[in-house]
Amino acid sequence: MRTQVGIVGAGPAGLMLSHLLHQNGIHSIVIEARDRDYIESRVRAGVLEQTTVDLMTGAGLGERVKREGLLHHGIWLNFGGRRRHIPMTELTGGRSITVYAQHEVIKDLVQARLDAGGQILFDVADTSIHRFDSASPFIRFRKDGQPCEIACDFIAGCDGFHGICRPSVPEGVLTVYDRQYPFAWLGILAEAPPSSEELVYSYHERGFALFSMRSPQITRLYLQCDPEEDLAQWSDERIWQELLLRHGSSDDWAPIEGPVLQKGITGMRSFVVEPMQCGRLFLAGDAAHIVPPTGAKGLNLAVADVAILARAITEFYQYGRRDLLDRYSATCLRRVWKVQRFSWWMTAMLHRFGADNPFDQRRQLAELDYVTSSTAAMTSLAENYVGLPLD
Ligand code: RFL
Ligand code: PHB
Repeated sequence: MRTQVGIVGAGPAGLMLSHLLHQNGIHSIVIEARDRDYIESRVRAGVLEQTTVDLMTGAGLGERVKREGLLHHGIWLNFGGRRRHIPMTELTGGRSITVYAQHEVIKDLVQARLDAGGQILFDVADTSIHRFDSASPFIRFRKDGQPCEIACDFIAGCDGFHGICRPSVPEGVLTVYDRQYPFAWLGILAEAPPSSEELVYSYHERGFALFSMRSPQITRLYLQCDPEEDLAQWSDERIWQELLLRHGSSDDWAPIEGPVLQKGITGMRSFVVEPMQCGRLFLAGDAAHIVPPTGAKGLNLAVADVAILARAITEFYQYGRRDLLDRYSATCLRRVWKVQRFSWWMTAMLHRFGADNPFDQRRQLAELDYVTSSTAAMTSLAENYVGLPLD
């Protein structure tokens, strides 16, 4: 097989890249380790920045997200037993976020690629990438047990944090910046209508809790927990008890309880590699960086990377320009580090750290008080939350 851009991974990064390249007349093939059903039902992110929705709309993918996505104009920060509102749209000159599950974005992208005759090879095994230090890289894998090879001009490593592309870069090229947190999130999907129209981030002495949603019938909730937490110790009853306690607020707001449809534990990490490229291999999305989910940024950052990459590849084919490709990593990283800072800051402000002492708690409460009472501080949170411009 031969293509212009060989893409490893059919997550938001890989599929969006393939879609954007196709719109610019550039051929790509996406290979994916899982099957279609799996990637279209994997429960993950839920919040799209205005920047992401604008990009989807500009790329002809806006129809369903506009119809079914839930438009939010603010968020709540709940601390000291009281909810305070951050009116994001008012503070950012009309920008907002949209709650729309990541697997719905995946469904839209897969459909758009297949409708356009695009090639996504599901269920591949033993992927490896080769010769990306030359003008003729190639990808090897097995499909239905048979060895296959894709020759290409460029390889896009969109295979997530546990993929093979980043580890294929020769030793000494990449610098790793890593930070782990002493907590994780226990997340549930519940069959219950959202009791707030907007997300509620709660700071509590027992730990952080988040109220989010997926649809007018389904809520999504998270609790800060130990990274080694045993899910078996968390009955539905215990989960609801803890959620109600941590979300307690004097205005009588509380999540509506309902049957738990799914539960899982997500680790928290901040991670970046520099540079995000090596020869003709370009890393994008979680393959290059991870953010803790508190800022709701992972998917958005993945999409932003590939918007930059698609433009650089397009300029190469249309005008023979190499400078945008050469600057890909530097262009992305300016934004990536700002988003890292924001995600770390939200995480540090809202979680209880094991080593916290009463001073740290007072400091966190002062920060929450400041951020919900100063227009300057609120505006800073709002402009980061709705999404920084692409460049
Ligand atoms: P993905 O989505 O991990 O996709 C990578 C794909 O590559 C495939 N793959 C391979 N394919 C072929 N050969 C190989 N050797 C392969 N190895 C791997 C994988 O099967 C997979 O399909 O990476 P991508 O595209 O970079 O997208 C990143 C996002 O998925 C991720 O950042 C977000 O889900 C993070 N995240 C959130 N992001 C947001 O923007 N807003 C949110 O509200 C938000 N909430 C979350 C989150 C992530 C969570 N979890 C479960 C980690 C909430 C949670 C709980
Ligand atoms: C979600 O709905 O899954 C979600 C919302 C906000 C976050 C993280 C996850 O910060």
